[in-house]
Amino acid sequence: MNGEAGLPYTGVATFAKAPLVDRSGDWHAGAAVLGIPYDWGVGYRPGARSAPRAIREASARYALAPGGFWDVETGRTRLAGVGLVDAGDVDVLYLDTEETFSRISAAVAEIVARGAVPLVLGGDHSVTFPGIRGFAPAFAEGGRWHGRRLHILQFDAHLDFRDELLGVRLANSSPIRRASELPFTGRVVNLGVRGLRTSPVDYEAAVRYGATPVLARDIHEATRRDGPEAIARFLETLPAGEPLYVTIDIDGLDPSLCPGTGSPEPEGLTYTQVKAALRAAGDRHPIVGIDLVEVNPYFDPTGRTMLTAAALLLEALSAAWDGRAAQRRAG
Ligand SMILES: [Mn+2]
Repeated sequence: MNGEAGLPYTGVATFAKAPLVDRSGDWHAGAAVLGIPYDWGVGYRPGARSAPRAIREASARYALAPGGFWDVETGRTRLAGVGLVDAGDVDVLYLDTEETFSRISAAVAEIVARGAVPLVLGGDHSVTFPGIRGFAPAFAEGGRWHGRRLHILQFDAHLDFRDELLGVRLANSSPIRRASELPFTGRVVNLGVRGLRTSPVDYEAAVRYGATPVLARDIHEATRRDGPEAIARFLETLPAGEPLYVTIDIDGLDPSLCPGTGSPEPEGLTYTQVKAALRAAGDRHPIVGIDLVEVNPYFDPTGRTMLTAAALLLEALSAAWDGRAAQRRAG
């Protein structure tokens, strides 16, 4: 039994107490959780490999009933009937990045092929590239989105647009660069850029590609002046109505709220800002994939990063499921 009384500390810890399914088996759902316990892409402090389990445990506090959540702010019900399942973890192989990344792409492709939104628990940010690559069949001839492009909304303190470092091309500093090289990816908006370590070479390469790095400072200024919904204006370079992949690096948020991460940077985004951006994204785009990466449980003694990560994943999923774009699609 998975905790009939709904207590957060009973039952087996699947994400939000969703039923566990065999990924290759016969299942139907609006969204499927996929854990990727991999952190060999980290250039600084490791530990994100332990995040999928830690986030699942924290997420039990937000067990998802079939009737969804009542939203006290709007009076509406959210995530009603989404049919979330937990599709387990990718069986990663340590010291074999290429094989591990192939398995990640195959697992995401399996979820996408069933018409479900993958809700990926990283892992360090390197897993975003093979995750996005898993959408290739859906954008290839005969696929659901053939002829269209997959645009990317990234929450991150960092650009993650480095070409390579001494021949290393798949680290957590390069996933958006690698994703940009796929034939079906489109525009990128990166919310929350800041800090002393931004490379001008990477910045210029990102802009040349057509990415829009948005400074945390500019977001703070706009939302202080005009309220949290003002963050929506920074999404305008993403073509409305087109499929969107959302990647949330937890270090996009401020470390006072989310200290449990490998490369924290001060002056980060607030929960309210990220929530407003996600809702705006869900109103403008069909959100077809979501990941949340770089949570490091070993730097999270109070558990607040894990709880915030679990809540943010449900916010992102709600943006995908309850957003105006999804409702239009449903007719
Ligand atoms: Mn990142």
